Amino acid sequence: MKRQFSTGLLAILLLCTSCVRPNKTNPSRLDLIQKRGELKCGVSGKIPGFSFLNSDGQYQGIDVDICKAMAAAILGDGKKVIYRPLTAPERFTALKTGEVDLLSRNTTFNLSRDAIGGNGVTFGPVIFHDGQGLMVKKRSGIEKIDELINSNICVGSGTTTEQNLNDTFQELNIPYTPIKYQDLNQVIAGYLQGRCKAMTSDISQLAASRSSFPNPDGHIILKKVISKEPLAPASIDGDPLLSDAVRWIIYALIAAEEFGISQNNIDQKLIEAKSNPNFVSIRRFLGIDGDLGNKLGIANDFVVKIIRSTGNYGEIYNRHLGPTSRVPIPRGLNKSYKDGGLLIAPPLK
Ligand SMILES: N[C@@H](CCC(=O)N[C@@H](CS)C(=O)NCC(=O)O)C(=O)O
Repeated sequence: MKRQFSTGLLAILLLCTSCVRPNKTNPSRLDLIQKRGELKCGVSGKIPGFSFLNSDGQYQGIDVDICKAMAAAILGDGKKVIYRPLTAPERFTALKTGEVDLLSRNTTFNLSRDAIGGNGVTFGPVIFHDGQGLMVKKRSGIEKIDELINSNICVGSGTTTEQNLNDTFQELNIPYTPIKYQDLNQVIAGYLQGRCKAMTSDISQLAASRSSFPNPDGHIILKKVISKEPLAPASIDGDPLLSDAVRWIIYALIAAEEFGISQNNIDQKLIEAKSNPNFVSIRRFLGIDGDLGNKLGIANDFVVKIIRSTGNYGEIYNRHLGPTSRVPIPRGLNKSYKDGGLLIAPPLK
């Protein structure tokens, strides 16, 4: 019985492997992106600090810079990106049908999305450790979740937010009514127009939304964080060439901060590394020695291209979410491990 099961499973695995793995007739999307000369990147487009259209009609934010870093590494030019704004419910279909090459859209990495039996996408490393919160109007006087008993709560559908809300309120045995919307702007409108006592989302989205309210100080985010929301870029399943590139491009951004290599000092670092053969780690990292980039199927000096385009992870974070940005969010868990945070890159060796 056991043997029969294993043989059957093996057959399925072989079948799946041969149908989805890139081959001559079904090339990797990495090749397609390189042939097309542009990266199609799925973003939200509605979250200041993450992906948002600025006054010049350009997308900007941390999710947008991830798209730029990918394009810089894969195509040699961070500007070669076509941005596709996607709602939460449509994002995985857009990835699976090939409408986009990459999702860089405040998407939580979890088992159901990663698994073949679920959404079947492949996640890259976490680029922002978030959590879910609830926002209420200050004048409501609400300070704790249980005070939301029998209330309407505005939430986006097709999100982990919806499920966590349900889990938390069920576990705490608090009756409530979810009012579901397709996107963040509708959630905000429902909340501001008084259809709901609270709106719920990733805390980053609550902070970003509040920054554009007419009276930001009139709203508070409750202290309780009800979930883990590790946000990560995602690519299609079964395409290891692309997913390996995505993974190591993100790690390169994190590692560059660990090495102290930034947009400002990259040229100087290159000169120093080229003139000193003892700087073995940095020489390898910057593609002067070795073949790390080539192993991934991209330029050997992909790290240099990324850093010139976007800077390292810390610079990206500061630009969009730092203290002087429009949506200041303390780095907290998103600090490098060297500063007590969770961000760490495995060795680029
Ligand atoms: N991180 C969560 C939630 C992300 C999310 O997409 N949230 C909704 C709002 S609650 C949304 O659509 N936000 C951005 C948008 O409307 O474009 C997930 O991956 O499901």
